[in-house]
Amino acid sequence: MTDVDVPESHPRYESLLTRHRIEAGVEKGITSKQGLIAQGRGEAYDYLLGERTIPTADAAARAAAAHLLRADHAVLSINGNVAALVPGEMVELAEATGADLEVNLFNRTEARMEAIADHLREHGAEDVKGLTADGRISGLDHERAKVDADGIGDADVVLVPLEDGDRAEALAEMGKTELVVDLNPLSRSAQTATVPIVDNIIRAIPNVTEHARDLEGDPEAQQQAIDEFDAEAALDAAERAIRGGDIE
Ligand code: PTJ
Repeated sequence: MTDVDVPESHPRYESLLTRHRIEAGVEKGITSKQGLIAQGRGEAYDYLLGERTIPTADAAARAAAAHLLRADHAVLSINGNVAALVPGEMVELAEATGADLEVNLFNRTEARMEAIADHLREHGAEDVKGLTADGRISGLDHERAKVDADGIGDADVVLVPLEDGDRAEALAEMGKTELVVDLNPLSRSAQTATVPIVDNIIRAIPNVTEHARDLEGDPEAQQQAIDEFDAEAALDAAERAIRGGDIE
């Protein structure tokens, strides 16, 4: 995907680059038009957060990395926004943690499923799940419930970035350890997550990968990252940061 020419000196360089990626995703048949709206909402929160990774989001990224490494079966869920913004980074995270990649869409169409799977393969993915769709997330209507039985259906740990609240709740009710990336600390996805990472996915995914590389082979440090992370306190800290309070 070509990034449009934005001068790096522009004060909103990252933000403009992100917009172009989402636009290109729509043009390529990867991202839904609703994905543009979701991106706008995310951008507003990121602006209020100061477009940086706050300390509690970094702690969340570390805890998420530990959960992925300790999982029996971890799956990284990919939707149209995630595929447009961080395709190569998701492939790298899957490789660093031994997780599977699964395309899982809110507005599911076979054409978008195929386009996203192809896009991930172009970015180095070998196996992309989600196309078999022989499993279900209980409590959701037919199209939105579809998953692979040997993918998200079987996973004990799932990373669901930019997820719709209903599906985040349903996955949590299935007893899965849910890792969420969402810039809105008040969203139901962030609120129901075992680990809410309140950060832009552009910064969050490479950060989780870096923590995974650091924690690899060190079960004690992994346990510590999980034990020390307090989801409620992290959501409170993000909300305070957005309201312009101190960041601890
Ligand atoms: O590709 P599909 O069909 O699966 O659809 C994907 C979207 C994202 C359109 C769908 O899941 C949706 O409508 O999601 P929501 O309900 O808009 O929720 C998306 C959440 O992600 C919102 O809380 C946004 O603030 C947040 N968000 C948007 N962009 C980013 C983000 N969080 C982190 N990084 C971003 N770049």
